[in-house]
Amino acid sequence: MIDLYYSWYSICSEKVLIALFEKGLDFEGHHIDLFDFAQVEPEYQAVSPNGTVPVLIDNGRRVLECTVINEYLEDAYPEPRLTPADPVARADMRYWVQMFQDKVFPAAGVLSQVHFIAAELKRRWTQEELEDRIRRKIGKARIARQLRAVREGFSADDLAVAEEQIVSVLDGVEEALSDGRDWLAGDFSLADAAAAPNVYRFTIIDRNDLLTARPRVLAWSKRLLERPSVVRCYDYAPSVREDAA
Ligand SMILES: N[C@@H](CCC(=O)N[C@@H](CS)C(=O)NCC(=O)O)C(=O)O
Repeated sequence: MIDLYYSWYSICSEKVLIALFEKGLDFEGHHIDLFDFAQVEPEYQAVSPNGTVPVLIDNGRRVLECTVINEYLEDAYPEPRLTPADPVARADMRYWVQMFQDKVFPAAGVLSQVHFIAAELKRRWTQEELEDRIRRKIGKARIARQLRAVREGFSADDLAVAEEQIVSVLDGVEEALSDGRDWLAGDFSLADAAAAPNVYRFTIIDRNDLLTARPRVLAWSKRLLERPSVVRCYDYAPSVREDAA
């Protein structure tokens, strides 16, 4: 039995959901509402040592970190394959997983904060409540970063850095796709599963321009967003909800 602790509005959770749906695996989802700070409750911190989502538990064995979870799923449930056989294509796949996780995901988080997350948090909580909940998170760096964000917001420099991170990766994708490939590394792979939630996020934070500025990225993003596993992911974990508009 697979249990997945996940959240709406969580790129890392969506990445795992897409892999689960690609593989047609049955799982039980446990929604951890990040806007309600469910992640700071002791019972969830007992599940997740970092107080983050996603966490996957497979027959009692816990797997942490979305990239590691997807690799675990690939190892434990190899069919259908989401990793190319060719070593160079495998290296490509890992490269793109890393680019989207290390560069695009944090930058998309900054743009999302500015677009809707900060306002939604402030709608639900007073400043004092927000700071109290953030102090209950795990990890001094996370706490310091998030306290700064709710106190000061993001500077023009922060936004420029986020923009540059995204643009550099999407420019790389545009170039990689110039050989006519449909997906980042051979067939649809863990790289595309890692990229899709970021691409989807651009569409809901009114940053379609990041996609439309690059014709091959645009065509690839359409393929991604039409992919049945991606459609199922957003039926399962909708990123736009009436109570959080
Ligand atoms: N390195 C972790 C990052 C997980 C992460 O940051 N998840 C976010 C949602 S996408 C989260 O749980 N944030 C809660 C918080 O910051 O309190 C992974 O790859 O799984």
